[in-house]
Amino acid sequence: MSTLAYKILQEHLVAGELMPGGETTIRIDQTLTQDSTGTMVYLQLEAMDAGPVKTELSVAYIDHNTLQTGFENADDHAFIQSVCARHNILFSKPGGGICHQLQLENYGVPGKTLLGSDSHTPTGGGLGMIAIGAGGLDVAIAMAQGACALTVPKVLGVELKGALRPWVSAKDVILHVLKALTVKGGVGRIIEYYGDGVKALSVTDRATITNMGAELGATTSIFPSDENTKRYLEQQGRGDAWKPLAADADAVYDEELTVDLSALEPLAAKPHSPDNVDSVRAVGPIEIDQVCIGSCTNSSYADLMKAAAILKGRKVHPNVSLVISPGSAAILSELARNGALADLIDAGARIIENACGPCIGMGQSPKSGAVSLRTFNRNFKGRSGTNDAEVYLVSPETAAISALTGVLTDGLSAHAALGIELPPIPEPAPGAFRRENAFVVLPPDLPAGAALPDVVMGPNIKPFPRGTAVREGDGISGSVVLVAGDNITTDDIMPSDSRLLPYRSNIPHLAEYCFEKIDAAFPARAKEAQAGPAQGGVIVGGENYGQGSSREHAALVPLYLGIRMVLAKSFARIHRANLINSGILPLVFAEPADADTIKEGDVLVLELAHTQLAEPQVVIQNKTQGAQYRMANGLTGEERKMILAGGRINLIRGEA
Ligand code: MIC
Ligand code: SF4
Repeated sequence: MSTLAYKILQEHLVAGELMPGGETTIRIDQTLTQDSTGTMVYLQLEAMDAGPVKTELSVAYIDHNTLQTGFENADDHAFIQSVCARHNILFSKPGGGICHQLQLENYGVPGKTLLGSDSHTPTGGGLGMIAIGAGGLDVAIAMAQGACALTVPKVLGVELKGALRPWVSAKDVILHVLKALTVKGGVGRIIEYYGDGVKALSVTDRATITNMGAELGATTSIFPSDENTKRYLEQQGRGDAWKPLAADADAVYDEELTVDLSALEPLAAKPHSPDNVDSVRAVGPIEIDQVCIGSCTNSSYADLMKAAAILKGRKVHPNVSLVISPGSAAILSELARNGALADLIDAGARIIENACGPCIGMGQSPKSGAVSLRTFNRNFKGRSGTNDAEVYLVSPETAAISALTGVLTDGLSAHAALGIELPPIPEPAPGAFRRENAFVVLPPDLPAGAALPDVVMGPNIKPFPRGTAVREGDGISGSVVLVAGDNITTDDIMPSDSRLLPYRSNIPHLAEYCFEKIDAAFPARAKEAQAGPAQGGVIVGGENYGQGSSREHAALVPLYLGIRMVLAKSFARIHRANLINSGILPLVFAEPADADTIKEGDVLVLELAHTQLAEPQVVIQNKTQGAQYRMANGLTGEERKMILAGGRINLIRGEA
């Protein structure tokens, strides 16, 4: 009766019981990091005095901060490469492609576990892996110990029926699911896809869907491993990595949703949230300024071949800038060999590096007030680097046809009148993708006892902040620095774009921009609170606080600014873990309405922290208003120790 997710988790169970809400430890077979979270991961790995990694495979990718407009990014790359050589980690150079696409192509294996310091790590679920995104410290610990802690999620089964029509694609499937479940609908859940419709989706289609499961807040998403999986692995020259995997026929899901693929039509997520979904038809033919095709969601070989087929022999509209960032060097090289690259260029596409690029605001920011159609996964306000841009998330088919017409266009209903056909894209032959891996640097084979190569650190790399332990009898206090609404993203907390990404290893610099887009005075107020009588700050949030990225910077920067607690109506999973790892206490209002009564400047105290945090509920005193609030204390035993030690590194190093 087991779901596929629980079968894989059961095989990897090191401690605990596999039941929803249970605290377990699971074995981690593979890890990945990318550069913008990676510098912190490797500073933390070094701080743990770890030896060679305990995983089967760990890879460090450089794909986010690849614009080298100064020495900072290049220094970070050199730092990461030097640490890789010390701990037996593969290093993937800039230009190789986007971490999730590369992991899928080169290393993904059905039935294995993968932990990655990026929220879109669940892309691996397209190959039948349990692939989970986490904060950097959790990934560093998984490398050092070969395992990680996991609160067992429920399993939401999505039954897929039928098959997609041409001009409708995997992106529309996940946008449909996002509309149904919302950006917090997946919290505490694994989304498992099954049913007849699965066989109509290729591995890269499935990876698009599991990738954007991150936008549901899900722990991960997973598809079975079947004949399509086998063919995909054979195309990558890795057919021997295949094994069939599926849920038992009588598997029981905790919750269920059914999607009829044949009834779907092209969809778009409107500004500024991935769940603000409507049909392209309903949004209508709005004029567009920019189209971006790429990102870890939609930059596969098939995605780009579809775009090339639509654009072939035609011209991008005069008012549109079309930007294409392929997912990997192997894909780009195949497009170059089969002529599709020439079709794209001849149509007027700007081909940029195989990297995250515009998805994380690393260049290609649209003009003021622009409408930008993107095949990406997040359209949070300002993420493109242009604060007043209107970003719509769409499929590659919708993006490509709209690039030609200059308006948002529904290919399904409009292609015939426009005379644009979308021929079926032939699957690549087995072994089609080149396997030279020219972008991968293998770690040196260090003989036992040999001296480790040196860590190379540029001047922009600053130590990460550490919290202070809470003494027995003491409380945790702070004055309220910010009262925020629902669905605050980590992009809101710690914005990232081409200006700020070079400073991912420089917390003091980033601190000046914390909450910049919501309240530019936040850093100054937080510092004042830190120096004031309450000796710290508190943030009050609404539902789903900290959704989005896995960036630890959204916790480490507030820690640096003296934030001691975040009180919210609910938290996103990875951000909550990052707060705890940093020693910032996350508490959930037992009465959500209490959150709306708290004012900026109120002094809040959790008295007798050691005693109270041992109980399932704690009481926060509002010293300014004379009120008190009951808060749910969801900390596990281990998490409580981290908070009291002033963070997980302190706990590991015994410096509590
Ligand atoms: C993102 O898509 O938001 C990022 C940039 O890939 C982040 C990681 C980061 O902030 O470095 C993520 O998804 O975790
Ligand atoms: Fe990179 Fe964008 Fe994917 Fe994040 S979502 S990993 S920035 S491509």
